[in-house]
Amino acid sequence: MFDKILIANRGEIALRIQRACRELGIKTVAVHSEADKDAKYVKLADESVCIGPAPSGQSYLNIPAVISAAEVTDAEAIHPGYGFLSENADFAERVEQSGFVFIGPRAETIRLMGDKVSAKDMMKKAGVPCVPGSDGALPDNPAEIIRIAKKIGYPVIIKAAGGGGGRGMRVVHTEAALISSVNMTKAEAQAAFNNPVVYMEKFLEQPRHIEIQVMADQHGNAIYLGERDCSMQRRHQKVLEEAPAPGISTRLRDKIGQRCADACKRINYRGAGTFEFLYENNEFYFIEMNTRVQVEHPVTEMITGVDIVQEQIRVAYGEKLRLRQKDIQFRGHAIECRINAEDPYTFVPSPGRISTFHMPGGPGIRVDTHAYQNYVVPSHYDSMIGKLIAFGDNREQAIARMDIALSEMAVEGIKTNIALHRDLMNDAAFQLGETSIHYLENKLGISSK
Ligand code: MV4
Repeated sequence: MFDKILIANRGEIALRIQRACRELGIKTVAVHSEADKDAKYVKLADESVCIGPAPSGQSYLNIPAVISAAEVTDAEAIHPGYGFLSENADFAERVEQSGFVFIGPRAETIRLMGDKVSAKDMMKKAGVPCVPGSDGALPDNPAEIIRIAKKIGYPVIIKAAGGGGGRGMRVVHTEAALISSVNMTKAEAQAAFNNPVVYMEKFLEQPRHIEIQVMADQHGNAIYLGERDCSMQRRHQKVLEEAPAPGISTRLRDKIGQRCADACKRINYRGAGTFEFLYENNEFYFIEMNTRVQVEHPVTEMITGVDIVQEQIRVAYGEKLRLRQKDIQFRGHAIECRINAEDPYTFVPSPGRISTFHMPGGPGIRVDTHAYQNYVVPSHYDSMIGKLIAFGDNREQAIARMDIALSEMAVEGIKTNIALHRDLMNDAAFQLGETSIHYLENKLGISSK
């Protein structure tokens, strides 16, 4: 096994990765910005290196600084976590060229999945069901664009190949608006992603966002670890996630899961990955693939018993997956609430010193956080200060345990979104499992958009 891993991230995921390393007997190197120098996970690491000032562009996104830190500490591998450099193909390439192992897929896979047109094309060929659309980049000829839209049927959505996660998209309802919308999306895509390529899909009006977790080794084995429902979101920021997705049959889960695992084998995928789908009228439609560990991975860990971060490290080292598909059993239900330092209803960030910090406990409760009493939430980064995860034998029990845990949780000195989560645990539509990607924004009122 690796002797030492550098963790190229901050916050709760830096601590999560450190715990996985410790359990595997691997030494850890924390890299941090000047703003995070007193963070607890930095002190807990075996070694730490300051890689720059607070702005992430000069620290957590500073590729030469991260690689130098791995060189001076003699680390063997780099775990990128989520966000920051985790899906940067150039970073993965430079990590490997410098003689370190990148804990994630090969750079070429990251690059392929980063281009949404090539990702969709690849998955379609691999037998993964996709949203009906333009089958590749839109041509320049307006008459052809009009013909494609007519065939798909309005409304359609124009998406940037370089986009993803909700950036660079435009819905079109009529032929009259089509060409100008395509041109505007192309111009924005060129400005934002330095890539004017756009594609077209049927616009699904009320879908759920359901994703499939996969894990693959470097020996041609791949498994799926079930799905997560991430429909509860605002402005493309997930608020809570759960596994399994309410109302998905074992048969449908196994069918779509197996398609994803087979696609991984076909593209020689390595590591953890997530297939993002829109789900509407009992059908799954692939939209994008994420090549990193995700914020919401704990709900999958709770219902499968698999430690996803440890498995990432093992397969990166070259080990075979220890689990076959038949060994994976789905048990119970898990919900994760993202705890953010922000106003619960305006979502305005609320950095500052945490004066009181009491975490809940009891059966089925897990808290992943780097925060503590007197911790100062920096203003430079994402406002998430931790994740509260509740597991139960069934969804009702998971909701009940989450509501109790939220009631026990006390965070003072900053604002948090705990009140919003309590509201959601007691929301009738959520309790019925009958929400879509638009539910939360509608509940909060159009004013908050
Ligand atoms: C869509 C869609 C409806 N129809 N594609 C937004 C994020 C990006 N990953 C894909 N997104 C969407 N693609 C078609 N063909 C609606 C969305 C969408 C969305 C998707 C997942 C989670 C939240 C969302 C919020 C608004 C729109």
